[in-house]
Amino acid sequence: MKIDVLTLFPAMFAGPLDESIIKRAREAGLLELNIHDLRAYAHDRHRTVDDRPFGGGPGMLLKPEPIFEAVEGLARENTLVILLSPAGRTFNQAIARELTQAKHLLLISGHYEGFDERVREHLADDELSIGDYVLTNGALPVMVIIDAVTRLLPGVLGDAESAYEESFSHGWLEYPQYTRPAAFRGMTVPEVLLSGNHAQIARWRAEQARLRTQERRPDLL
Ligand code: JF5
Repeated sequence: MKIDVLTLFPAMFAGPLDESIIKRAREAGLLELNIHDLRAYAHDRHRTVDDRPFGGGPGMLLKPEPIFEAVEGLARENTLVILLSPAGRTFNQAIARELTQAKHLLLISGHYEGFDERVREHLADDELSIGDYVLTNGALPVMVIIDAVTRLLPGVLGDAESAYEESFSHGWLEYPQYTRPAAFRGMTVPEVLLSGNHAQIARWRAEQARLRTQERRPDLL
């Protein structure tokens, strides 16, 4: 998969995507990631990317021209152009799986009060939020989406790392888990897990997962 990112803060992307599983995916050629500075697409001497909203009101908007020119330069026939903002549909694991089907993503990080509406209407294929809170800009949301999508690409995860997918794709929270030592500072591991009775262990785990999901995320049941 190829992912291009359009942002006012390219320096924010150094670090999080250069570690661990994403680093390995990039080195293996499974992900090709390019970060582009939106300011490079401004024409004037001050490299202006924002302006005041028609009709008045607080804050600034991202101007259409730099974004249109950037997308026209970066997008191909099969590119999915996605805006990040709190006004998008809420990102989740199902959307992450859906995005793995794209050959090319162009993720556009919002800022200020957001985008000129013409960017939404004529340029974007989709608009995503990562949750109901407001950030200073869309760089972190872009990185969240890159991380969630990349780990689902074929060949990226090893068997051990794949295991956690189970929990979310089956729709329940994970049951409590323990590793050695069986007793630590007086805190012990539930007897059933040490019993070697695998049928009983499976029943206990299913029950615990159900209780925990009921308690913490009743919306998943
Ligand atoms: C942004 C206008 C984009 O704050 C966010 C965000 C929160 N959840 N998902 C995304 O993005 C930055 C702020 C203001 C556009």
